[in-house]
Amino acid sequence: ATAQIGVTGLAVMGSNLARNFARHGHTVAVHNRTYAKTEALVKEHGHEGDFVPSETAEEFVASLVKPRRIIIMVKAGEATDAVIDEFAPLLDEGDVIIDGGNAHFADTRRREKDLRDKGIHFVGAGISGGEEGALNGPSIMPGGSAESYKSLGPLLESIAAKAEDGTPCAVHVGPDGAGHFVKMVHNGIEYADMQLIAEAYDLLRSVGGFAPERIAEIFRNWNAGRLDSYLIEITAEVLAHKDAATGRPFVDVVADEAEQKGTGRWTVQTALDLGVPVSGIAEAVFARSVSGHKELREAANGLPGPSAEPLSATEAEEFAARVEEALYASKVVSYAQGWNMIAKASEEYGWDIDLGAMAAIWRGGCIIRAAFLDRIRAAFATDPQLPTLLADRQFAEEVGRAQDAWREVVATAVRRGVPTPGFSAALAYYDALRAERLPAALTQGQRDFFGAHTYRRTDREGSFHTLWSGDRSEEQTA
Ligand code: NBP
Repeated sequence: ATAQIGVTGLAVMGSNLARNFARHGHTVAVHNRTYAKTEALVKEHGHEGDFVPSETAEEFVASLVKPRRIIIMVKAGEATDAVIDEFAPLLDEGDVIIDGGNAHFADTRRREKDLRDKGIHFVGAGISGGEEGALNGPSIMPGGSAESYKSLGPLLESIAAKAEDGTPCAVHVGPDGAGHFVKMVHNGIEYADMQLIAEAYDLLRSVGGFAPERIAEIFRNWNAGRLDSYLIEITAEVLAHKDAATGRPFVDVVADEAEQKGTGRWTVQTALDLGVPVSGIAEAVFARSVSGHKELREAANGLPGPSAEPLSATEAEEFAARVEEALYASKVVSYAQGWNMIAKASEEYGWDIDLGAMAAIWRGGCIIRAAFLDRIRAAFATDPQLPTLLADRQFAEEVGRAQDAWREVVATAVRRGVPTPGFSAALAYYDALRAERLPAALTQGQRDFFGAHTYRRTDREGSFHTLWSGDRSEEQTA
């Protein structure tokens, strides 16, 4: 046995991860259900490092040094269970199985528990960065036992992306499903970021009157400032791209129906269960879903909307600057919501997640990588108990400075009939958090009226009920 790490499942992600390990000097055992893929990998990329190909599960396990470390990179769901069932009987106590697929964290909790009973460490590892990241440095979010990370950590850190200060974008997130949980929230935040960027583009185009090429330039400029991020960078690339067949802007020839693979939806479903408002992510998931309902859109096409004068060139430039402020402030809100979700789950499941460390490992490799994340890391370094990013002094100041422009942009969007669910929901959340009193008091009154659900008072301890259908006197119920 010579291999330090094994990868089973050699589609694009598994192959690239295996090559990444090999390029970093590790001997990598490789295996795939269909052996032809294993052979093809070694034939095409064998010169990149030390690969040990195996045709059977038994040979594969025998080629690994102990404790054995096996990364599963197969289709999430039943295939993962099938592979675990195949390998678990071949392993010894102390060996580590890593699931690098996009598993739901509840599945990871179940699998971890089953394997723990057999003395095998199960690590659910979120891996972000797509194919490119897997090959050149992903952001890795491993869950599982702290003990498993001792032998696994250095291997993962060697192939992970490195942040600007050289820190590897991999850290032990917490027990059982913690890694896959934070990967899910990462994807949810990615949905929100993409939606906010799409709204900014829509406003620049339909209100500002700018052509896609000019908007690409605006995004390029934004990318040189506080919005500096991978998603803003690729937005400029996509907007500048011309369709070869027609010569038209690429964005104008692509069908406007956004698809989704499901991690955004999982994030929102889980947030509802945890009772954490992630309105930015929810609006992003719903916006994709609205775009895909062709029949509804066709039925409503032609409903009246407002008419408005086009902006002058100077007004359009000023408007673009305000859109940058609105985008930044909305982004702060959606990250604040995402972090609240991680904090809540950490408390609920006893994961003890280091909130600042999540920002640190998302600075490189992953889709939401951004200069901004270093600010979040710093915010939690200043106050590890920070209840919301909006309460961090620097973020609070920036959002405070942006708020006039933010309101103006949302108001303009409403007046001109441009849908901005992300910007609007973020602003509503900001206003709700900072409000001294919320109309929830009225909601409580209604609930007590029709369902005797009781309410608490601002001036006395206890629960109260008003006899709404009687003399409307109040009784204390607890
Ligand atoms: P796929 O998700 O397309 O899965 C293909 C692999 O699964 C092949 O190796 C296939 O073997 C194997 N497999 C299947 Br399908 N059923 C199996 C079974 N019952 N037993 C054993 N092997 C089985 O590959 P991928 O796109 O490389 O993604 C791998 C994982 O990484 C997924 O969980 C995905 O969600 C996750 N992920 C993907 C990305 C991305 O950008 N693509 C990013 C991050 C995470 P075969 O060759 O014999 O058919």
